[in-house]
Amino acid sequence: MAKEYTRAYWESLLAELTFEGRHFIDGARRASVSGETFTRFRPMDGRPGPELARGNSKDIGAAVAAARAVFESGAWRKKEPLEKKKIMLKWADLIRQHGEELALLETLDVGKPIMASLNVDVRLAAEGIQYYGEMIDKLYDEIAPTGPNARALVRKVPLGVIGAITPWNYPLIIDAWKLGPAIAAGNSVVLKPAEQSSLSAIRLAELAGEAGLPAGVFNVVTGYGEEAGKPLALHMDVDMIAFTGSTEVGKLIMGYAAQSNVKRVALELGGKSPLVVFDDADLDAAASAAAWGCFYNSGETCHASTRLIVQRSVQETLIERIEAVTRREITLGHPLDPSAQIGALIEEDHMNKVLSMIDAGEKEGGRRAFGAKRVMDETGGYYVSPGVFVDVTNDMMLARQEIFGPVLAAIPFDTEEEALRIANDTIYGLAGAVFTRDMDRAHRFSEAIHAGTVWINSYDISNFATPFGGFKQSGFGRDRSVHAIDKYCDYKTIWQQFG
Ligand code: TXE
Repeated sequence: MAKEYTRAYWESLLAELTFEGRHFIDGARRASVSGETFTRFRPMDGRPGPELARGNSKDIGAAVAAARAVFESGAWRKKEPLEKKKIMLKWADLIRQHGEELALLETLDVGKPIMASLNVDVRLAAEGIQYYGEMIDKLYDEIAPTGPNARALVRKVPLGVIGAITPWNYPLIIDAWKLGPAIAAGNSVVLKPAEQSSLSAIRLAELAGEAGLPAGVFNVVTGYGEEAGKPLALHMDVDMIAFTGSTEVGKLIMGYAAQSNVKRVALELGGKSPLVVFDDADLDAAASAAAWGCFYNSGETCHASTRLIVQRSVQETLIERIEAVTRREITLGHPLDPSAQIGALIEEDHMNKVLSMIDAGEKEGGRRAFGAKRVMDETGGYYVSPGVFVDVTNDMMLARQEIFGPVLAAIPFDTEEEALRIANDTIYGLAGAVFTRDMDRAHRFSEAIHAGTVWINSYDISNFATPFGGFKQSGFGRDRSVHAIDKYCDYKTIWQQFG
């Protein structure tokens, strides 16, 4: 029988929780070289969480040295594929076994509802490690066509030391998206999680050690972007940076790579994804997808469907149905309450930024249909209700800037050409969707939207077999799928001439 979770259960687990916020370098927790720490305030109530090690270039230096040493030793890279696979599968199992603890850490850091942390974030992190673990003994190299007197091996070899810099919105999932393929390919990793969300990363590293991953293969250095992320991206002995975060910092990362050792870069950045609804669509399905697509995780999702591009004749009906779905299903609540569907925003500053963008949106002419308001509760957490603005035009800030809060901008259109022009009129290209019963149009339109993923009559449904990432200023390089392995490898030709 499935376990019944209550708020009291999670609160008792929280009361027992002890956590040492230190780096994880070369197989052990370590204080920062400077001895400095920083405090993370919990989004659910603004109270201080565990103290965390404040990393700088010295800590990064130690982690990169450990990662390089184990890479050169071959202790992981040269292990039998079957052995490596067993270790990664055990790691995935340990993530599942420690699911409640990891979910609690994620909810403490991010403010997302505990059941989402458990059933989505922890589950997908375990699946990610498992997916790439299972690939390890199924990857083959190639033999290139040559004349009879030669044999040319085309080997796929790991790059060496990977720096991963990750954001706070889906820490476990995004960490697993990078760790899975990077480690399965034989690399070592130094992960710098977002300063807002370090707890689950440290536990992930410890569990990897318990599963048998050699010390140094997966290191975590906590701290701020400028102090710990930048030296990682500038480090001369790091071969690649895999980054997820803002487009602004993504551009800096490219600069750091150019200023240092021409390291490779993969970037998964922001979005302002269009969800296009034609008047022949199933409006109930479209309303549900638009609401969940934009409001899930309080809108703190890079591929959130933040622009609803809707045929004018059905705009009013669709907005009414979105409001009904939101009120009925997308309950805002305390993150430890198992019935909450969305929780708190990540931090006070971010909440204030979201609220000021809402104000600015109203001033520029967006009309509030419902919601998008600060919600106070007795605990003092950072809550904003999901809401929709109508009569938005695509040149308004509401349609152009990533708000990263639960705010949907509805933009009306009259013709298919106009809908496509609006959908593509953005600097981003992460995702999009089209709702119509006309399948010719659905395919025509989905081909024409410039985005890494386009859904037809649905939103945000995917699995590990599909690549995820963006076009345009949403970045380049793909997470997930068999193709993600490629970016952590290089091709090496070994040509043997006979006779
Ligand atoms: O992101 P940052 P922030 C968007 C979203 C959000 C905005 C700002 O619109 O409101 O970005 O969020 C590290 N050198 N996304 O400020 O700063 C940082 O420590 C090296 C979309 O949190 O990009 C963290 O680990 N590293 C996004 C990571 O970069 C640096 C998810 C991301 O932080 C650095 C998050 C530097 N100079 C925010 N500065 C998505 N694509 O899902 C910061 N970092």
